[in-house]
Amino acid sequence: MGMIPELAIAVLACARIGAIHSVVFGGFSAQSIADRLKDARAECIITCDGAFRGQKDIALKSIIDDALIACDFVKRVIVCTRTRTPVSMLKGRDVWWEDEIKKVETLGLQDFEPEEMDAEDPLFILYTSGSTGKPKGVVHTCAGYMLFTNYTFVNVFQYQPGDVHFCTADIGWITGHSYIVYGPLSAGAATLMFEGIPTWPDAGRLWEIVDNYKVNIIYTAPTALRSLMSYGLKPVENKDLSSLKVLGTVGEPINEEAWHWYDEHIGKGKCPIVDTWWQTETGGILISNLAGVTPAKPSYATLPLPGVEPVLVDEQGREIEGNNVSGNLCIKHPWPGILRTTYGDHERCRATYFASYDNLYFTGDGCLRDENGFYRITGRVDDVLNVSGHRIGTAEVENAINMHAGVVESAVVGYPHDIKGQGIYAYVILSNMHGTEESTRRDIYATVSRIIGPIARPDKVQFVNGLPKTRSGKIMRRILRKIAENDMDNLGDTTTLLDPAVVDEIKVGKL
Ligand code: 7RM
Repeated sequence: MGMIPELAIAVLACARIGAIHSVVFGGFSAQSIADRLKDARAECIITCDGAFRGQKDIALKSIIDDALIACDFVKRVIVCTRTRTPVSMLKGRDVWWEDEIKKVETLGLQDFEPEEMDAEDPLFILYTSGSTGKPKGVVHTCAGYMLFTNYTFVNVFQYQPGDVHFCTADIGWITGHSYIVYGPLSAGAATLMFEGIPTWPDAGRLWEIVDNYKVNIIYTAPTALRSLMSYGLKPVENKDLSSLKVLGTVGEPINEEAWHWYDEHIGKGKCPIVDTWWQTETGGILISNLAGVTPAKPSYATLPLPGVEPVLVDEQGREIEGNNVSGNLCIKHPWPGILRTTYGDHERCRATYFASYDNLYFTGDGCLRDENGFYRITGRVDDVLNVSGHRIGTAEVENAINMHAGVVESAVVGYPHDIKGQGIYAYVILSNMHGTEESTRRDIYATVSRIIGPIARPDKVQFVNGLPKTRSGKIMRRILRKIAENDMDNLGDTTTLLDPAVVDEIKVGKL
């Protein structure tokens, strides 16, 4: 579904009847949706005819129809009207939201007793990318997750009764689950939902919403700030932002320039900024300053929440003590919102998060601790990219590129991107080229959009004759990453490569 109230209503309705929901972002392809449906063995889909997204309309129901060709276990599709784009309804399977609502409209809440659940019963599954090709279904539970989102919402943002809270995320991501739906609503807050993109019809859209609805807390991603910064101050200056009390950021490291722009031009120097570090798997915020209560430091998530114990470990798994150090970020003890399993594959959960280091939860992030013990998250240390705050596995993108008939092999890495934080750089070996380099490149873009969705489309595709491999056949991504970052003189040891000459060829062809 798009970002309309019926989406939050559907989520809460599932929770009420004890059904496990799994929200899928509207930008995913039919193939990605089908993969998730199969993994979750979903029986019922709630969707819309379409969704508005800037100047584009997304034909959601038609994408669902494509996904369902190979998913006959889905018994019911409920379609909510939004864009009035024509849809085809399948007899016996598809029904209209509006028709179904009519059947129950005259009944009261007492006719729908909430299903009593065990604290540890699953509440939802949310799929997220990891370092392997297949997204994982992160499972959160009824009591722990709801408690944790409520606790972190109230304390991090210092929510006061009556405050209007505006989180700009999509409910298809964990940030929307925790800080549009469960956290704010469980606290009785007014939560604002926004359909569209921050730059349409103009770059003043978010600030206009703040002005119109007298928003008190705004929570957004660095990528949105960087993109809006590039439009200058005109879209900000003619808006009344005086209702704002707290600014939040999430999803990726925030650069100092964006932090100061947010502070100065949105908060007018008067609103604390909370830089909140957390993950789909953590359910809610683990490291953040508390608005106006504990100090902020630009580009630092600062300190853990009460009860959360971060530790830094080195490659050998030894804990790094003291300050002014960096390492891999782990968490020592569980917290209420920790994931309970990855759906249908508990071993994968163990192997991914609990096997790297003994008795620690491994986050996949690199981190430094400054002289005062403040934490700064530096980014993923695994093969996961963070593109505009969206998690994308390099293996997923490679698998999609490799589906193209002309592709022999590919390797995908991230590189610094001014707006998106990270861009996607793909090195591709072709077997044959029908048409020009440009048309082949466009074909590869289209393949990735079709297989995963437009969010995973590479920014750059460099055609190469070979990839840097070790004698045992492993691609040395470190080298490819350095080249994509334009850090050519620091490639490190290349003598273990099967054919060191490919590196020079790749350097010459760098885009
Ligand atoms: C909430 C969310 C998780 C990954 C995580 C980090 C990165 C998130 C921050 C951040 C620096 C932050 N869930 N990340 N918040 N990096 N500072 N405040 O984004 O599962 O989609 O992504 O996002 O790398 O591991 S997520």
